Amino acid sequence: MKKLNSILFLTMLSLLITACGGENNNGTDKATGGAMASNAAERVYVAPGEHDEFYAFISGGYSGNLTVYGLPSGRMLKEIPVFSQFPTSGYGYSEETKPMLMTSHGFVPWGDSHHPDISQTNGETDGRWVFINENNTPRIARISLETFETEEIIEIPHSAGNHSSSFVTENTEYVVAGTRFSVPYPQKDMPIEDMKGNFKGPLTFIAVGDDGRMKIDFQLDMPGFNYDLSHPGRGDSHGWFFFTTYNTEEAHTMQEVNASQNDKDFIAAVNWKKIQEYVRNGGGEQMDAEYAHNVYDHSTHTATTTMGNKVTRVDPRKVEGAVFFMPTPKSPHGCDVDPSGEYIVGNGKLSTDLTVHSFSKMLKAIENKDFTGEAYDIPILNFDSTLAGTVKEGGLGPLHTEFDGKGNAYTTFFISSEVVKWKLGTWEVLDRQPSYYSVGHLMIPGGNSRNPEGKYLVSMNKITKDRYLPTGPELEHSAQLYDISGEKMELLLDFPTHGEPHYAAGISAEKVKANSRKIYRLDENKHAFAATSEDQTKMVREGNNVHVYMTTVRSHFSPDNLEGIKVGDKVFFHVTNLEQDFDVPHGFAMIGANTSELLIMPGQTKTVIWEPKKEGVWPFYCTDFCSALHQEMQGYVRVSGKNSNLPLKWTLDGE
Ligand code: RUQ
Ligand code: CUA
Repeated sequence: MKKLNSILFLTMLSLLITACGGENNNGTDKATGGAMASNAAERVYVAPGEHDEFYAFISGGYSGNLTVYGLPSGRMLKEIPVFSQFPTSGYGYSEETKPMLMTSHGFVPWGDSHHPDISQTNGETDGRWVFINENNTPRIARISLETFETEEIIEIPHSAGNHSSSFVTENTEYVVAGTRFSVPYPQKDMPIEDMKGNFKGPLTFIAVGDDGRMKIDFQLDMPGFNYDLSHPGRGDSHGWFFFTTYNTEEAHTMQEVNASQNDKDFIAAVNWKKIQEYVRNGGGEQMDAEYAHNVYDHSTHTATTTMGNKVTRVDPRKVEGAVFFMPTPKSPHGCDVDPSGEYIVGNGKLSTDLTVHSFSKMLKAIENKDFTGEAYDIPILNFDSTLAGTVKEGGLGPLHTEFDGKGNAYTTFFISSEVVKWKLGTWEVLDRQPSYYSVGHLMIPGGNSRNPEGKYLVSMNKITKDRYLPTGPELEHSAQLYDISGEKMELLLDFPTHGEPHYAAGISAEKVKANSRKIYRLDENKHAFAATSEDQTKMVREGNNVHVYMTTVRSHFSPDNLEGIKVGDKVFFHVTNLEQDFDVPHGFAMIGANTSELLIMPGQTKTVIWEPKKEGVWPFYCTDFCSALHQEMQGYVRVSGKNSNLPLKWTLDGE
């Protein structure tokens, strides 16, 4: 069996290599996918000054961030810093935003962001927030769609490889986090080879308040499998959450072979409503935990970190009827629920077929106790009893599925490099289109909701090869836009993405753009070191710390001549942008500062620290070309010797 599996693996691998060879194997015209033959260009053309119809929030993968695109144009509109320091705005460098990157491991300047998901009301995307998970140092972030800034990051304790995250329930009651790498729970020093039966796979349910605030509600103590992806139930299955697992073998080494031994792994079905009720009634136990909770406040323009020290741990065996396993072939990856909530699609990544479970059949099987065994005392449902159908010969290496709201599903096949359209209920394949190349995720706006907007589909491809002008060994990943409004999918556009997209979330622009904030109001600025007018500017010495209350307005800093600073001082430049017009940021950069510039939005205050090491007169300047006199927007700091007695002095135009 083991040998057979390695043979299968090798065959897959060679197929994969050929599939990625830069030559497509579907016989269609490689360069255009037939797009030239139609009026594709017209259909993606957004005339100068016009706006796109959809926002797409595309994960940045190993960039740690989230990028915002317009569809159908494929134009990148913004990169929102989330889990990584971002010198473009000073995120993670400014004193106000450094706390956003605090964790129980200390300051972590980088993350691996995967799966954005838009908040929902009644099962529809509502345009309030985007959540996104961090895989490496487990965290979930919440980004406001009013400010397009990261407002909150919560660390997930006892987790490792936070991959089956950050998907939200129908009314954004919860956002989930499941551990992809099973680990000792709680962490402890133990031999790796004793993993089996001793490592665990905690699934964390984070409650989301009306204001968006996240709070860890409970952690489900699950067997030590790898929890890969997840999606919430909706409609009738609202109240349940589904998680794919792999490595149910619990192998701790050479997983490419050892974790592919079982013919079937599981989809874990979790009745979170039941568990919520159990916890509300005092169920579960308090367990020590250490995790950072970072919240950014828009009135103080400042983030703070609070450390959490407890979580409620729930033993699933103690909550009758709350957790079941549905056997699912071939190390499933994607775990996708259709708009009705009836079908749960398991994408067995080493398979050619797709397994679709039925929610109503699952309930019946549970009622009939139609079990074929148990895994760590959790009932395993009879495969044939929950099976709704199988999509046969869809392709090779299915990864993810989305839905168009018209009864069709679309699945990406990584190995055979294609997007395949099939019909829910009859399971027949309706269409297939090549992707260039090796597609991972795909996205239909609202595709993870009750009401998808099935006009476009974006495929996010892992390999770029020859699609664009070569840029050395490192290429940006490619994405493709398909029109899915007709019977056949039509490839319209190629566009590069940033980092490695692992999913995206789309929403019609109408639901977001009217709420998009234009400025921060100065009269609402509660930053502790703000100077909201030029007569509030000053310098204050506290020992070696010097606080500079500075303002910017087109086209000068106030003050712009600073004296009395000494070598060995720590200078805090608190810069407030007095502008109250849309799209007039100012920047601040100080020679030799061991950090990034600041980019300060109208009405905002940001702080950078400078520790001058040499005597002299040192310039600073505005980094954003803000006006015709931007080049004049500069100033000087005089730095005297350690023992100088020069008093602090700050002036603008001699005053
Ligand atoms: S996962 S394809 Cu996070 Cu599928 Cu990337
Ligand atoms: Cu302010 Cu340039």
